[in-house]
Amino acid sequence: MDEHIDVLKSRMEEDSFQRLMALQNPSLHRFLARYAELCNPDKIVVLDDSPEAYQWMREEAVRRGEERPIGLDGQTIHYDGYFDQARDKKQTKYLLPPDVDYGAQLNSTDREEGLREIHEILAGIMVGHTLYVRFYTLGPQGSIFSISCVQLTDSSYVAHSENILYRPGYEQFRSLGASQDYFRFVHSEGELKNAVSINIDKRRVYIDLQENIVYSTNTQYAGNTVGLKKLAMRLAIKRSASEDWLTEHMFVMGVHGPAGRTTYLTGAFPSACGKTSTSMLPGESIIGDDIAYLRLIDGRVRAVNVETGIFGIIRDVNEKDDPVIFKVLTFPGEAIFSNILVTEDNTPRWLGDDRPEPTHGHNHSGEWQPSKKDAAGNVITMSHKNARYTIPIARLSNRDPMADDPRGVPIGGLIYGGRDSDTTVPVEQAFDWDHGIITKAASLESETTAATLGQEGVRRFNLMSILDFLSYPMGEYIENNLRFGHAMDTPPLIFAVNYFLKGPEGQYLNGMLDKRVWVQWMERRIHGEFRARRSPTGLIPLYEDLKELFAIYLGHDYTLEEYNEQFKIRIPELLAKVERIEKVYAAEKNIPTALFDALRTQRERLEELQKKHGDYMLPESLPVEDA
Ligand code: SPV
Ligand code: MN
Repeated sequence: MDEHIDVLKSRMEEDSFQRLMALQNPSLHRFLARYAELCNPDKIVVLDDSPEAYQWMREEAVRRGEERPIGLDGQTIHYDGYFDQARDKKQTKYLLPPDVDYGAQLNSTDREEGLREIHEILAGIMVGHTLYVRFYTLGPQGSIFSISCVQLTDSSYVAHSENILYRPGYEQFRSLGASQDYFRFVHSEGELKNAVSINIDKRRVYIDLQENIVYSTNTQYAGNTVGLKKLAMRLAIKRSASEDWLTEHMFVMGVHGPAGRTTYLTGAFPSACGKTSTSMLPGESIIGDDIAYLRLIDGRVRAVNVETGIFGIIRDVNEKDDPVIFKVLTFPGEAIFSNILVTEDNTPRWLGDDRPEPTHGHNHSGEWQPSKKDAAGNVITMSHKNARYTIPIARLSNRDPMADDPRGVPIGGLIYGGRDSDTTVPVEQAFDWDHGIITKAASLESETTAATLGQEGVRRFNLMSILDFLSYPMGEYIENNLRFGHAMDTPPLIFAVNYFLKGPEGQYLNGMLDKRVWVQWMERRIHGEFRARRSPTGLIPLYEDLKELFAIYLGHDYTLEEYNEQFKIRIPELLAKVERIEKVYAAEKNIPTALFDALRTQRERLEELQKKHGDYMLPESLPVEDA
């Protein structure tokens, strides 16, 4: 018998060993033996796709104390450490050979050195822990979209979360045979105190694109640990580039137009900018809220949701603004809450839940009361701003019936959105594919949020909302996006949205559910049923069309004053944006010249209009185009 088989046999109980051996994949066995020896867990459990294995993992998370039952039947709470509440961009790095340069915007380190460092951190890290071995697929099973994955983790919370978030993959692994075509994830939460990781100085997320392995250590926050989420996304972005498809930070949803018509849209937004709440809008249907694979099939873009669950932000989730998810979270059923407050009577509570603030309870900082401050003097809010829930999408009342279709769904439009208080209009259509990819997607900016560690509210460039995950140089990525559209006679339409426009007193100009009107407007544009006004930056809605949609979908009497305030063209701000984006790309290598050309012509259009109409102009002065 091979040496590594001996290693595995000596470290596993018979049933786990047999489950592993049933997968006749030498590279998998070697991989597991290597990390079993290095990390040195007390126990290794290999799990299959059975409902018993699923249930065992749920119970294990509670047994291990990483989750605790609260509230209603099926609900648990998990806490991440006080300093482990978001993705750690600084310590998330690509391991690159010396001759490879990804540009200044992508975080990387020398591959040899990084591998040495991470293996040193991993040595003995699982002593006293159990190592869980789980198999999953990204995308529907047995589909051209799907990718097999194996996760090694010593966190029962991570494994439980993945059971909710991804399709089981043990059976798909059986059919892989000896293939090495799968993604691998090695995670250890490291040393724990009160069930949270304590060696935060050794928190690392290192991505080895050469071997399709991601290592993650001394962290529990799902964005750093759940291999199939953002870690796999980075590997898939790289893979898709070489196979002419796209991995995107996008939701997939069905918009229900007139006469029973469903039109599918994808949407890319930075974290905490309305992506999840758009995908689950009441009256429309959800396929996924975070990561999509897009392929060109028979001349059309088709997309799948990579996941089967949602790891969503639980802030300002209330009955009025987010009725669909509110219902899930306030009824019995499987849900992991993380980093919210739990009251003495075991009730889950979160920021903006529209109930009176409790006077005490337990949260990620320990025992809590409203005046509590941390060591640096910062007020600790009752629930963290990046607190989350993890639920199966199947629990949502408006899950789309095509959600598991292995062929994906045909896409009519792509949306790009960011958090922008003063520049762009609430909704706008690009003139064409290239104009959209360049001036909407590749020019996306957003004000920072609590979803990553660091300062909030700072405007940052974030092309396609994917900058945190991009795993090859920006110029090539933009080129690939442009080429993707050129391969079709009629590519999907491209739209930009901005839910965060503010008025002179700093108030938001739009309601939380106005996004329903924007997606319905897109739906009519895709079917050529609405005309539009031609602004220098894109095609914007006519007042009378929005008035009709607001009345139908929100019962709101939309006034011309509202329209004018929301859709006026803010020329100085738009010009400043062009300038900022030009500057970003001027500092990069190998950016397509088409990008600079499109930005220049956009500036010329803006300047011409500024000469004629001044700095701020109302939409009524813009020409109307046919549908
Ligand atoms: C995001 O931040 O974009 C998320 C959550 O979807 S995380 O898993 O942290 O990436
Ligand atoms: Mn995301």
